[in-house]
Amino acid sequence: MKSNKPNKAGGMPSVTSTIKQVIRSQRAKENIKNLLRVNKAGGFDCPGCAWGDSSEGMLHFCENGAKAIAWESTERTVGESFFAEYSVARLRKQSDYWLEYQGRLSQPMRYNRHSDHYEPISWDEAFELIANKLNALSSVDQAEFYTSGRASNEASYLYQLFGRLFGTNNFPDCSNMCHEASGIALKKSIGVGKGTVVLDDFYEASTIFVYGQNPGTNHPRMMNSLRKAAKNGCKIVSINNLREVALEKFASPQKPLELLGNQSVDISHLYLTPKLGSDIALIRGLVKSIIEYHSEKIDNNFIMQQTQGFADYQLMVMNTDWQDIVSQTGVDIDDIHKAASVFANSKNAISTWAMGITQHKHSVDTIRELVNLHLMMGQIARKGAGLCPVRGHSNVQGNRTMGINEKPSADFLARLENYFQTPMPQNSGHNVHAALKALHSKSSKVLICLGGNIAAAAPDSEFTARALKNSEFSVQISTKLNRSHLSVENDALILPCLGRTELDEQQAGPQQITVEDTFSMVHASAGNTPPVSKSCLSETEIVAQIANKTLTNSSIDWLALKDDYSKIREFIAYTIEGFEDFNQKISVPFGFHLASSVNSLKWNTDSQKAEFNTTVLPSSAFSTDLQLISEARKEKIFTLQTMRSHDQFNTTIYGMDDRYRGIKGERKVIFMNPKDAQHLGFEESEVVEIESIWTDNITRKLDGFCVRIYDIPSSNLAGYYPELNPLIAIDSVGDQSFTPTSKSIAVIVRKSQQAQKIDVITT
Ligand SMILES: Nc1nc2c(c(=O)[nH]1)N[C@H]1C(S)=C(S)[C@@H](COP(=O)(O)OP(=O)(O)OC[C@H]3O[C@@H](n4cnc5c(=O)[nH]c(N)nc54)[C@H](O)[C@@H]3O)O[C@H]1N2
Ligand SMILES: Nc1nc2c(c(=O)[nH]1)N[C@H]1C(S)=C(S)[C@@H](COP(=O)(O)OP(=O)(O)OC[C@H]3O[C@@H](n4cnc5c(=O)[nH]c(N)nc54)[C@H](O)[C@@H]3O)O[C@H]1N2
Ligand SMILES: [Mo]
Repeated sequence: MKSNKPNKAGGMPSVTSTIKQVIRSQRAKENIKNLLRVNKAGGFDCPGCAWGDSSEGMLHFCENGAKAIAWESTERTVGESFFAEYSVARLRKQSDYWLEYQGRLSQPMRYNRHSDHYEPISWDEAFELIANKLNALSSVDQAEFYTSGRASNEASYLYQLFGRLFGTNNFPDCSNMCHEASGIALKKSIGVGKGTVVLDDFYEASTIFVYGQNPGTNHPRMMNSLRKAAKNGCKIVSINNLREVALEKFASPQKPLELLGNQSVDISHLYLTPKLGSDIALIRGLVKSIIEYHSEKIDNNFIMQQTQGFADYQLMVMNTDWQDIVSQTGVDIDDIHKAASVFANSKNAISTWAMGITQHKHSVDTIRELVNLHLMMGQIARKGAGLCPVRGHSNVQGNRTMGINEKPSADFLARLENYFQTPMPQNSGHNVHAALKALHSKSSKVLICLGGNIAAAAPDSEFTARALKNSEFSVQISTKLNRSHLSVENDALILPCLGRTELDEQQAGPQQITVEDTFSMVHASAGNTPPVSKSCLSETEIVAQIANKTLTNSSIDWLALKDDYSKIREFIAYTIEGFEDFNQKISVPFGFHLASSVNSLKWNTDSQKAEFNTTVLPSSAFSTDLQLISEARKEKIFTLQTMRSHDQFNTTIYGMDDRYRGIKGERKVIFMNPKDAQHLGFEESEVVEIESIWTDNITRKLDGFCVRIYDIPSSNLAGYYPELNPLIAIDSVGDQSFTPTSKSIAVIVRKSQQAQKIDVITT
């Protein structure tokens, strides 16, 4: 198998890539200054990911954070003359990369369906139009308020307050496609839907299990923490169906010896490669192995005092056959025993996970199985031990804390009602799945998006595009042009907003916003680059202006809130637990920690104890229906995962390379095991079509993808999101979470009928 994969991650190529991005932004001077301020006290929060900040060292950015910053802070702009030149039909033919590369949106625009062009509109007219459209709806639940995880605490708090005062809980958000399963599982098992560790715990841990995550690309600052832990003797166990190079060897770009010499640090002590969606079986194997061979290490005191349901769970584990565990995971039984022994013999253990765990049918039960393991061993609620879902978007966790939630808790609603002396809607609202279905069937009519790119991020691209086009009116509050602006047929607005790097000057002076990272640290962020255009407004101001115009009888002075964000923080301080004295608390460098009830051994579950979850091991990554259909087919059925390349941020494509996997200049690729390729008679670079299987009669097919022979378990495939999203049926969602099963799609692969040429774009 020929491979262009590097033998380590980080190092000099990361530095070269960072410099290239900064130069390409055409704002090199500002962006060098930006990089020196990122993730520092008094600076701004990196929009690249939600990993926590450290006070160590001089430079607090990584290669991919630099890409995100340089991509946002560019000289190029998209305004009136651009939209006069390009009709929407013409723009639709462009790639996602091309669309965003045109630059920052710099002027509010309204779609004219007669000319098929976006045309300028004034801010006042835009706000008036939104108010009129919302107030003309026959039911408040015909409006959908989507949020992407970059919105600040201030903007998202105002947004949910506005939506609820308008009358609905329809708050679909990117979490529904991301860590939803983590929130649900953790809430059920331990009473709080967030992680239980802080950054310093990583340096106290004697083992860290990293499940379904590619931090070398998606959380490169986490690599510095893993590197430091590994150097201190912590045993890192990686569990991933691909051998991600950063989890094998990493050279820190911030350590001169590793940068200039040919040195690197071995990260993983053990690396298991289970088949897609089989982590629940693998974790059950770890538990079974510990019960059978290390029972003296089980923390019976913890189980007795803090938990409930262990006896039933233990019985279920003992009744699970080793044969099922081994055949489902494809992992050698000795390797499962080795990993179990590492866990059992660890003083302190942390488990981290991301999308490789959350985007499957059985994700909620998988995460609950992982919690079972930690509970059985008492590896939670103490220093150096616990659970760490590694969040994606830089403020996605904060959004939820601020109330962006289609199923708000009764306690949260009561606090809002009490403070604002107004009734709040009590019924459950729409998540992304329900919102898209409602728009598709035209029962919802208005879509407002605070950031993001729902058209490309959501599954079943054709269904999603139809849903968005069916909306009578849509509003996209965005920084860059993307596919969501083009999925329009009726009336629509693009409202250009400031980004994280930019100075946000309001009546009361320059404003700061706040965010919450994956460790529940809340801190301030303030940009200082001059805004790309005078016509861009802050997200917070846009939301306040919409609320001001729409809620004509409101007792809240919305415009005063946008003049001075500390007034919004006062609302937050009164209505959200843990935010008392909010304005004072953020004056401290790196902010404050929202303490977890778990760490004081308080379990806010039904039983007031941590709960073991007892479930029969599912027989496959798919639903039973799908399994039957798959088995009836004569062709070989694969499980396909969609993932990120090293050159993208979600639907934002920075370039066409995936350096750590040895891919250059292409994105329409399918990674395939050499034996599977041989079985199908495929060679490296074979051009193929991929068809997904689902229980409806709709054909979902993509052509012109190129096979890359790769070290991946047999019967598994991998490729990139969002190109493969058309294959994911809208109803193919995780149990309980409704998260699209983006990492377990049943597909068939055939030689291409047309042998189209694949994409090669030089960047
Ligand atoms: N540069 C950059 N940074 C980002 C993002 C970005 O796009 N670019 N996106 C941000 C966001 S919103 C998020 S949510 C995070 C995403 O961060 P990740 O979760 O790291 O993102 P993915 O690329 O989806 O990678 C999933 C990983 O899980 C593995 N995997 C897939 N299925 C399975 C499985 O069944 N079992 C196991 N054990 N492993 C599996 C894949 O091989 C891959 O390594 O990153 C955030 N940070
Ligand atoms: N098949 C498949 N689908 C997936 C995934 C997968 O792994 N596989 N991952 C899922 C995950 S984890 C996530 S989180 C979602 C992501 O879904 P989203 O959050 O909706 O998508 P993004 O690509 O992050 O959004 C990019 C757009 O956000 C806008 N933007 C950027 N910065 C700002 C800002 O500061 N303010 C505002 N207002 N707008 C801004 C820009 O216009 C840009 O085009 O996708 C999901 N979809
Ligand atoms: Mo995400």
